[in-house]
Amino acid sequence: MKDLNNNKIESITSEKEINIDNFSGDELLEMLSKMILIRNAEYKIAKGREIGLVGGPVHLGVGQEAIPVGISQYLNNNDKVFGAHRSHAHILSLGIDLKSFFSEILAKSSGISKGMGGSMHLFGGSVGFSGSVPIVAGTVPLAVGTALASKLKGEDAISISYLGDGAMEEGIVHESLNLARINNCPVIFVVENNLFSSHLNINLRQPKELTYRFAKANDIESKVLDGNNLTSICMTSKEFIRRCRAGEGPFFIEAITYRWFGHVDWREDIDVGINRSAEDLKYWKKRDPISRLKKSLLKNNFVENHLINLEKDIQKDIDNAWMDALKESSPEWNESLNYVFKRN
Ligand SMILES: Cc1ncc(C[n+]2csc(CCOP(=O)(O)OP(=O)(O)O)c2C)c(N)n1
Ligand SMILES: [Mg+2]
Repeated sequence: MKDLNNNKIESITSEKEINIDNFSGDELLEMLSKMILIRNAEYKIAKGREIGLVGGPVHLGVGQEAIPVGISQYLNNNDKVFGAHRSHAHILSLGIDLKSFFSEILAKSSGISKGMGGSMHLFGGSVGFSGSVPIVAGTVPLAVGTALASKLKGEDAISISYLGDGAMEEGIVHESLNLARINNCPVIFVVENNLFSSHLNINLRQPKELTYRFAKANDIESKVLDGNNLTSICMTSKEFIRRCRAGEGPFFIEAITYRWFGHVDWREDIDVGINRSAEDLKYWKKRDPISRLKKSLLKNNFVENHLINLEKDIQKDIDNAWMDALKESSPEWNESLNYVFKRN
């Protein structure tokens, strides 16, 4: 692979429409729908947080939707997917029930973790989402562990470990990369490099903007991708997932992207990070993964009205699921004690 170490982020990403040649119309519409569902669900949560309906902090990934949608497209429910604090898109892209998801965010008993996990402790075993925790990099070794277990049992399930560019700075990640490689574990590390770890730009933390050099150091095959180009993500994810199932893992994907909101909660202009300007945001909004796919579809004879109606239907589903979740009750304060491990 071309050595990108000295390349600038600008040369990896683009505002151009994307190449959809190798995909069927149905598949493209399915993935577009998922991206719109994720984005609009997150806008709903953002509003809910702003007006006080959502009690705890939320880390929104608006702008980053193409990555999990392109990865999830080739997974099945037996695979084990792990995320972290910014994982709404990871679990939604796997098809979690929307009302149960919103219920969790709203701390209702009908939530996927009975309303006791909230935005940063999501779990959806039925769709293959094995969990997210806010300890940065905390789930990375778990993904390697489930991959090793799958290999030892002779199963064909693979593991996906989503992590950020900030998580790449945790020591456990480097141990995990090595352990995965030495055991040839069926795991794919997917780094969503949005250039920020909380408030610090990667240039203030790392000698290089790209982190795939750590995969190279551990002899793991890697690819650096434009994370806002859905079909580019799809092509690599399809290939790596197939080869991972065939015993050729581990693999490493670094997808360059950008979060539109601040590190936490609903503002685009507060809590966004050192050295982030309004111009930067404008620059990245031009690289919006959803608009780029829509542009490609319209250029290829898809009808604009069809796309508008699609979005309206998705919004209706979101509004209904949100309203239904709001009507649910919250657990009693002491119910959480039922889930605390204790020795008799
Ligand atoms: C072990 C640990 N250290 C620090 C934090 C505080 N913290 C929460 S999110 C975050 C930034 C992580 O950045 P990145 O991995 O790039 O993910 P992003 O927020 O960009 O999606 C930090 C430092 C934490 N939760 N856990
Ligand atoms: Mg980051």
